[in-house]
Amino acid sequence: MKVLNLKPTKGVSRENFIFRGIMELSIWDLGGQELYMERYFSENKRELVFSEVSAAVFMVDSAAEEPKLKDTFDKFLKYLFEFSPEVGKVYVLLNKTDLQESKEDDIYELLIKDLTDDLKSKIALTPVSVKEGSAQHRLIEILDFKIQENTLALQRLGKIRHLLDQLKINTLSEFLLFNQPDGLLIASTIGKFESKPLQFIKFEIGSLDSNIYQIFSRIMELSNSSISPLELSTVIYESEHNYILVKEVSNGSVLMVVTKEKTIGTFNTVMNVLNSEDFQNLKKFLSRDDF
Ligand SMILES: Nc1nc2c(ncn2[C@@H]2O[C@H](COP(=O)(O)OP(=O)(O)OP(=O)(O)O)[C@@H](O)[C@H]2O)c(=O)[nH]1
Ligand SMILES: [Mg+2]
Repeated sequence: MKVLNLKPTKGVSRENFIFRGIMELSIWDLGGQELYMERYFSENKRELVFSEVSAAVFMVDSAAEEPKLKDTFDKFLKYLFEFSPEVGKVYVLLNKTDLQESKEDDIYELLIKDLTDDLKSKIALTPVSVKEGSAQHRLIEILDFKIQENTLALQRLGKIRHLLDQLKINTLSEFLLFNQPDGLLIASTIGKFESKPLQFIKFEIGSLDSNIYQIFSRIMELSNSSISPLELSTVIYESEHNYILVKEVSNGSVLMVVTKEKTIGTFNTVMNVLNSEDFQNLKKFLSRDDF
């Protein structure tokens, strides 16, 4: 939705983000207007811009006439490999293929023209469309490759998988952990599992129905018990044969539990687990800010 009214990026726009809840990213979005490009390539800026790059994505508007495109791409490759020789593959996305006037085939030919075989082998070109979602899909795929090369992220993933497996024992249920900021699966107890990125309506903790709170307070008063704030923290769905429980674990993550049968016994084991030390361990691990 944000893309529809995108404003041109001014200079370099930086953003930090934790992808899939396990890999810290520092994203540099370089505005593509000519004025800025001249700056990135200038003698006193190029080292800053092209150093310490761990993943490079070159995005082209395949529907636009850009006489300097080839020249820009060649310079981009030159400085990228000069200052970040460890970068590995360069991902080129030929965007806006949904438009009639998109000329991705011509642009493909133009970009790879005159490159050495060595350079060609380091470039992966893909036609995409942000509008249709394939660009986002490709970016997720690229970042998933990067997770595989990232020891720290793999360690975190291993630890989270272990914690989820601990929760699963004796519950006859599957546990899936999602990352709220990108709606992607972090890990699950059912092995390889693909789903579209979730569209989260922010799970509002603390938003409570004033009627419920009023009745709750009254009952606590009547029984001389202390009143503490209500939190919307667990949601329970039912299907004919399953319970589905959704619980916020940390600020950025949501745990989903799908039971294999719909018995009180199963329900109780899951509720026990969600109130156990194992759950607290998962919560602690996900809330750590030493990323
Ligand atoms: N039809 C169509 N429009 C798109 C697509 N991606 C972006 N746009 C639109 O194009 C306009 C400009 O966006 P982009 O060309 O992606 O902007 P940009 O590449 O970040 O531009 P700079 O920041 O100047 O580098 C926006 O209004 C977007 O809505 C696409 O895949 N298809
Ligand atoms: Mg931009």
